[in-house]
Amino acid sequence: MFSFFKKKPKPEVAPLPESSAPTELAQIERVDTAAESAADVTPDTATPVAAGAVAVEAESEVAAEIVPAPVAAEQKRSWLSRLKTGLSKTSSNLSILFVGAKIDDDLYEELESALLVSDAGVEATHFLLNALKKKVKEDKLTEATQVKAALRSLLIDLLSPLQKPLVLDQHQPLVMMIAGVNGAGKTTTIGKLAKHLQAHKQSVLLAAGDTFRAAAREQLTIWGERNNVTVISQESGDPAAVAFDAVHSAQARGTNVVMVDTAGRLPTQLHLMDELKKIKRVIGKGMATAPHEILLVIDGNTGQNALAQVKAFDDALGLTGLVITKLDGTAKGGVLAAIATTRAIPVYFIGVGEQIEDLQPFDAAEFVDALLS
Ligand SMILES: Nc1nc2c(ncn2[C@@H]2O[C@H](COP(=O)(O)OP(=O)(O)O)[C@@H](O)[C@H]2O)c(=O)[nH]1
Ligand SMILES: [Mg+2]
Repeated sequence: MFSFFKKKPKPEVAPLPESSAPTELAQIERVDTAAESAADVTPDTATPVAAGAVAVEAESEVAAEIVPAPVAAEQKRSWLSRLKTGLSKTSSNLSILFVGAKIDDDLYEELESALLVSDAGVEATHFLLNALKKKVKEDKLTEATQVKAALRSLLIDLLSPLQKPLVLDQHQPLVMMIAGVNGAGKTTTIGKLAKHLQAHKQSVLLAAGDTFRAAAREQLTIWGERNNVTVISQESGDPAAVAFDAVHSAQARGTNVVMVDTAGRLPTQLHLMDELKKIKRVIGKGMATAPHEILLVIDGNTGQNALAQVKAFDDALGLTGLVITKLDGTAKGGVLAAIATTRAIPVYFIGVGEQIEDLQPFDAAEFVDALLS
């Protein structure tokens, strides 16, 4: 597996050796965070959770496999082809534009409609078109392939601010809260991320915070059992209490990462948005610095409505990152450009399929190359 997360040691706690990072794997060397862990533990001040009410479903430390370089390279190739295939519905309109094309108004018009159809939004589309026309003029470009290359670099510049790795080993435990509308892919994303984290020697604990639907709790529990990941759940009740308990369990066990699943909700359901705020607040009572990451999972098919979701969830919670799923089933992958133009919250991961390997970190250049290939 190629580099998935960035591990950021606190220098005063345990500096990484200078020489480590020649390969992508070396970036994710473990750092001893024992000292930090002690510092992070705060007194239990929130609503106590009855011990008996909590079901601990499974537990284990899964040893990470060390992936040799050729295998990592092979997996990288495999991801790039998955990305390309996954994005094909979005890319099909864009990539053909430049084949044997003349640089004229027709080309710009076709590019404009292709970008709009991909849900890049009016703002990003006009920005890109104007910048492209300027570049064509200034650099005196005469070939369609040159225009394509210019568009490539403009798109990469536009999307690069969204590219940011998830940082591990900065907190013990790292507490992540996952939110989004129904069916966006929250629970599946948590499952996939847990597997990837395990492969990077991180122990994981999950909180089944979707207490609305029994099926949601079961989905996470079954997943946890299958993969030897502890799942904290309650028969019924308060998602904030489940999250709080998960944080405490992780502190007691020395678990590296806690992921808190939540029930799907629409930004217009204000009482449910308030419930999310409460979950966040109560997590903070369990661990003063937590939650460290608040991710919004967005279905790539959502198109322009994704912007409203980002705004509403960010206003309510202060998002630290996004995960965009289902880019494989959609022609609307341009929405990342719209996000970059309006509220550039980092896109930690993108999903282009249902397999575990189909969720990977967002890389602007990879993404643009897949779009234009
Ligand atoms: N094709 C595809 N399906 C996905 C992707 N991510 C999630 N799904 C599917 O979307 C459906 C809803 O996912 P789920 O995690 O239950 O959504 P939640 O309600 O947000 O927790 C499931 O059938 C997932 O397999 C993706 O990247 N591509
Ligand atoms: Mg779910």
